[in-house]
Amino acid sequence: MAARRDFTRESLAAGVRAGEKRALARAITLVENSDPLAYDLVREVYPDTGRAYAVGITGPPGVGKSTLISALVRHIREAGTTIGVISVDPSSPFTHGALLGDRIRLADHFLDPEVFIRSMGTRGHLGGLAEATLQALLVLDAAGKELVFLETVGAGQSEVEVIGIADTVVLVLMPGSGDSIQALKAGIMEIPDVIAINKRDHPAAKTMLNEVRSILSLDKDRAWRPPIVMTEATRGENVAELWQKIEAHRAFLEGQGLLEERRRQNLAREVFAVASARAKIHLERAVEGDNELRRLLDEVQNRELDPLTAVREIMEKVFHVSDGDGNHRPDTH
Ligand SMILES: Nc1nc2c(ncn2[C@@H]2O[C@H](COP(=O)(O)OP(=O)(O)O)[C@@H](O)[C@H]2O)c(=O)[nH]1
Ligand SMILES: [Mg+2]
Repeated sequence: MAARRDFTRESLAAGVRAGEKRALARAITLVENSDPLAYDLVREVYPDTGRAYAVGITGPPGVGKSTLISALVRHIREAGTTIGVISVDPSSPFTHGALLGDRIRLADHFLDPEVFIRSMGTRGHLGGLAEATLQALLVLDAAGKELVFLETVGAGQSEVEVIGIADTVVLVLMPGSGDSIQALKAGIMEIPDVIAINKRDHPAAKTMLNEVRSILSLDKDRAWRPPIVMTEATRGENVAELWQKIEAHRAFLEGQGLLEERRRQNLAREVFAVASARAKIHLERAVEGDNELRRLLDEVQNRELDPLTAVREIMEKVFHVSDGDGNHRPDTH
C-alpha cells in the first residue's frame, strides 16, 4: 500500500480536522481495517468531538434508506449545513456517480466539498459494526460535519448497537415490511424516534400506515410520540416533511435538556457494547486455538463435565476470572 506513506498521524489528524476529503477517505479506510493509525487518530481528535448531530437511518434492505438519505442531503444542503454520510449497507452501496442500481445521480453530492459520503465494509473489523460505525462517526465529527447520517440495515436487534450512538433514530419501512411490524409489536425492535413509510406510491402504503399507527397507539405514555411520515424518496416527496420531524425531535431533546443525557447513555452503552463484542471474539479465538478448552466442550457434550464447570474453567483460563458465578469476591491469599 504505497498510498499509506503520504499520511503520518500528524498530517492525517490535520487533514481530518480541516475536513479534507482525501484525509477523511483514508481515515475511514483505516477505521474499516482496524488499523492502529485509526485508533491513534480518534484518540487524538476525540476531545474535539461532540458537535455533530448524528441521525441513524435504519430499516430492512430495499426500503429506500440510501435513496432517502440522498434526497435528504439534497434538501438540507440548501441551508448550507455540512454533512457526512456513513452507510454500512453492503446491499446498496453509495458509489461515485450513482446510488448503485438507481436512477438518482449522486454526482452532485460527491462534488460538493461540504458533503462526505462513504459506504463502509466491515470485513475483518475486530469489534464489529458498532465499533467501526462509532469510530467513523467520530472522524466525521472531528472533521466539522454538522450533521452525520448513519445508514444501517436491520429489522431486529443487531442494528441497535450500530445506531445506538445516534441522537435521532429514523426507522424506514415500506409496504410489505411485515417482519419489522412484528418486531416492533413484539418489542424486539426498539421504538424509533421517527418513522418513514417510504414508497408511498405503492398501493399498500396506506395499510402500512394504519398498521404502524395502531402499534404506536399502544404506547401512549411516551413524552415523545414518534411521528410517521409517508415519503417517496425517488421523487423527493415529503422529504422536507421528514427532515422537519427529525429537527422537531432534535428540538424536543434540546428543549428538555435530554440530548446531553441521551449522549451520555449512548456513549456508555457503546463502550460496553464494543467491549462485549471484543470479549466475545477474544473468547471464541481462545477456545478455537486451545485444545484443552475445546476438550472441555467435548466433555460437556459427552456428559462427563457439567456446563457450568466448563464455563468456570474457560473464564479462569481466558479472562483470569476465578469467580465463575460472580457472586463473591475472588480469594485474596
Ligand atoms: N417506487 C419507489 N421506489 C423507491 C422509492 N425509494 C426508493 N425506491 C427504490 O427502491 C430500491 C432500493 O432503494 P435503496 O435506497 O437502495 O434502499 P436501501 O436498501 O433501503 O438503502 C431502489 O431501486 C430505489 O430506486 C420510492 O419512494 N418509491
Ligand atoms: Mg442502502
